[in-house]
Amino acid sequence: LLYCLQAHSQQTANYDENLVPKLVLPDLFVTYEGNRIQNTEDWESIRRPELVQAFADEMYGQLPNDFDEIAFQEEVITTHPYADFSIYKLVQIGVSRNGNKQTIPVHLFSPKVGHGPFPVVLLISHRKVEDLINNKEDQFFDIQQITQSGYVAAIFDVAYVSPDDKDRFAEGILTTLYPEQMQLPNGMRGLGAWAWGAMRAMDYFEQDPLIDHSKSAVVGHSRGGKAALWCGANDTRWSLTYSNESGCGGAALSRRKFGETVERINTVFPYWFTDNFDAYNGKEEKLPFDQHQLIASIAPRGVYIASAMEDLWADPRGEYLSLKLASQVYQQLYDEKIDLPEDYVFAPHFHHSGSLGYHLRAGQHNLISEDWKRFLDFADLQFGKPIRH
Ligand code: GTR
Repeated sequence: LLYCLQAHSQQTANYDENLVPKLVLPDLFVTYEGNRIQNTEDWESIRRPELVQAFADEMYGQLPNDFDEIAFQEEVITTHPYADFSIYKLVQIGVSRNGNKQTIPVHLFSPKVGHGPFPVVLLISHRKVEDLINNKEDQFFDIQQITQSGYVAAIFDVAYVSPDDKDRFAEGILTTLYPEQMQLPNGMRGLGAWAWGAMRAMDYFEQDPLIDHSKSAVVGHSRGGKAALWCGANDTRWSLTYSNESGCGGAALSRRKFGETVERINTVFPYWFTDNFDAYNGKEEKLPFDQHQLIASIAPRGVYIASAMEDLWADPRGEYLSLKLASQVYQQLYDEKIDLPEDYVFAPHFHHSGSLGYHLRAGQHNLISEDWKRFLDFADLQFGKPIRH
């Protein structure tokens, strides 16, 4: 039934640029009280926090960061498909609060060549990690390319934090650690819980001597890309945020109503966002923000947005526009010279400028080796390594 609903909404959605409403977007630099932000200090102490709070209250829910204890149990796994060039470590992250505990497995593959500490890339996965590891043909988590580029490839399955299921999403941390969130109209839901999970992986990275957490990237595809942006906007420990084909509720501007809309996503995936978000069904223009402000909240840290040409449902143009608009904060407040093109060409292309990067590639909605290649090249540039060919 879910599949039918989804297929139906994909067919009847708007894909016509002429039917996109004229964009009247909330101003990045004007606070909710009506004051214009002129400098970095006011951005960081007033505007950025109020934006992140508004996204929490109206869309992604609260992101509680309190717990009593966090413990890590490590096990090296010697037999695995990538043993020729990587070392596989399985880390059980145990988080306790009020006498209850949640355990989240994080899988890490570190390069066999070279000396640590290595930079790290974490994938928020809604696909089963064991399947990805055991099928070497699957490019979704490209362990070979990541580790051979000198990065630790890390991944966790969101099912261990909050199952990606309308009826079971509360079975993870929303039952064990933060049950009170379920009672709140602006409480944490699925996407927020996944972002929380990535933050716990970062807690681990911070104390693993093999990892240079000051060179860290959080990556997500589609629903995972929405969570990655939310994570990057909240947790300043990440140097880079990658959002692959995240579309509605991710990088794409909601007010364009192109492809997936707020109403469709709230209908098919009601457990991803906080309850307050329902009020914007068919009323995107009432949102006190749009998605360019989420990307801008990550400044001055790096952001990379990726789109695919056959993925109109995720609105590639709207994803690019968000990034382009967010670049104003990097330019005007952080003095970065960002040179992203004004016009959007609907042909494969790749641009990076300063802390921001973007590509549109041919093909369908998926995370593939070509995406990883771009991500790693961009990370090399940000981390000061020579670009690989
Ligand atoms: C779709 C959904 C999108 C996106 C995608 C995915 O069905 O409408 O918002 O999240 O799933 O995660 O692959």
